[in-house]
Amino acid sequence: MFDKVLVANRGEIAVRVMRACEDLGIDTVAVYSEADRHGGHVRFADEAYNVGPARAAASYLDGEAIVDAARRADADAIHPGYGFLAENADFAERVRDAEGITWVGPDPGPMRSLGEKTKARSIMEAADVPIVPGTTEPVDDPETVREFGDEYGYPVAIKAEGGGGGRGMKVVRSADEAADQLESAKREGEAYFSNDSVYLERYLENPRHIEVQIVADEHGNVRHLGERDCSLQRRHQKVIEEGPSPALSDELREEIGEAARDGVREAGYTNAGTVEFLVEEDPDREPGELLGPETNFYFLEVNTRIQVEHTVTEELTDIDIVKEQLRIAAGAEIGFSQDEVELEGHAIEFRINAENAAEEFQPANEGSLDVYDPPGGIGVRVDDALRQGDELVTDYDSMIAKLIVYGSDREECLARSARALKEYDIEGVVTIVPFHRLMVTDDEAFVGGTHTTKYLDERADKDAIAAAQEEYGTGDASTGGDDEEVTEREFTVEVDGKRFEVALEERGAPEIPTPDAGGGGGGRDRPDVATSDDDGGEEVAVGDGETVEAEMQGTILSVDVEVGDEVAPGDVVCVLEAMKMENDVTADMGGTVTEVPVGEGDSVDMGDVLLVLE
Ligand code: MV4
Repeated sequence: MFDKVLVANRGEIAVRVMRACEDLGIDTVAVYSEADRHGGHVRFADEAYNVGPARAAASYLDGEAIVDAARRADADAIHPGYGFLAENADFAERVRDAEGITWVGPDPGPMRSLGEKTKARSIMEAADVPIVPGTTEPVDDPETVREFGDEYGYPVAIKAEGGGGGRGMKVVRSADEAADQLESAKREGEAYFSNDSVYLERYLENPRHIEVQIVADEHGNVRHLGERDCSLQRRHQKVIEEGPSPALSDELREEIGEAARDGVREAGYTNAGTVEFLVEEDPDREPGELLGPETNFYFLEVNTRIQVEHTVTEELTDIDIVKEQLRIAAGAEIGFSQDEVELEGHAIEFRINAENAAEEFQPANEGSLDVYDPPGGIGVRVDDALRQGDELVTDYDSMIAKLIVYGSDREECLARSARALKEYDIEGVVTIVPFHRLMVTDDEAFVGGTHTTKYLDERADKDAIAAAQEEYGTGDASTGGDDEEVTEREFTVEVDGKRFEVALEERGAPEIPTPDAGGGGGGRDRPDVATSDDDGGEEVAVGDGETVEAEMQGTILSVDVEVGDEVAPGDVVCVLEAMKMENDVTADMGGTVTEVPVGEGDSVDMGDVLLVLE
């Protein structure tokens, strides 16, 4: 077994992996960025190394810096956690090729082949695992899309080869949409995954998302540890996960579990992984009714890493999956047969995100844990890396903790969840705890287990969510006290070619500057205007023409105009990546471009000037 493991991650998962190491008598090494200098995982580790600035690309995603830290610490293994480099085959190779350091995860080969969606589909087909009817080769001709639609019917899903999560999927609902949606899917694939290759599948309108936990060792043993139901998602982001699924009969559960084993075996996959499936829901199913063995289920993708929600499976099986990962990486055989895997009771994981569910789950942009008092008691587990007084780190994702609740059945689990969520006292940072409390007490679809992957985006009661925030929310920094000014601002945004008029409420916003006689920026410090105390020079106003400003904080994906161009109202002038979406920014007015103060890759804040027109 290893003597010392470096955990190439941060936050709750880093602490969680370190706990498994400690159980095995292994010393732990943390890596941290400047933003995480005071992070909980740094406090927890036996030793810690700074790997770079806050920007993930220069720290947690810098494979060379991570391996250097492992060398300096004399670590004999690296565990990647999830996210960051966990599914980066090149990094897995770099670790494998670094003398004396073991990669805790699958071999690069199977990681690569399962990461290419059409290759993964071919592997599953070879293992007789049901795949969604579609192509296993890339397509690039709209006529192919139309022929597929004629044969299988609409809607048709166009998916990016390198896609995953919510990105890289377009839905074609009729033949005349084929060309535009194909072009858009290829463009998004290129923008997000540097791979414009796309393939087709028949689109399932209302599936459940069921995933099977797998552990496989290097001696040919493959076990499934039951399934998790991850159907409660918002914009492809999981919010609540549970097991066993409230929708599956035991026969269907067995079929899906065995299919997952067959697929992983065929791929030559080892260590921990998750096989995702789409299960066709019966829209008329009543709460308590179960989907039988005749139900259609289809392979979706394999996650070649430990997942956020692995904890649900741990509570049901009493198997420490991270310890299994470490044992497998050290060459041990899995110590239990498939028949010895016993699933008992019911478990639900609640992602504690620093977001305001009443404001479209807007991530908090600031805060400190003035009060942080997690719940306890029978059946309650909290995985976090926090303590009261911590500043909220907003450089990475918004999940700050996980609450995992166990009960002898779903009813007891829901009751315990309501209690634990009520006890979860967090003040100073807005979180979605109020949303979770609503789900487990009053939301009929969730309590009845009939929600599908579209439920939150299309049917959840937004007024009830806002009321829950109002009732259970704790005066958080980012929702401001009563005395703060609320400024409403109207914006016109275009998302994927569709225009939206949005009204945003901003609390504590500086007043909007009104150009004074001097034509200067006036009013609040405008980030786009270098002022004398910024650089010692005189004030340099960006220009006194009409400006196009960023309507939200984000990163410039592309600038589509240059000085001298003529712009008409509605023209797309640049693309801004924000809230995990590609947003076309359009000019409200026409004119000639006189200044373009931003460029590709720039981070911009709301209100920054992107363009000046005369
Ligand atoms: C689908 C689908 C329906 N039909 N494929 C979403 C992200 C990506 N991992 C695959 N996803 C989907 N693929 C076909 N042929 C519906 C989704 C989908 C979804 C899947 C799982 C969990 C949440 C989801 C939310 C929206 C759409």
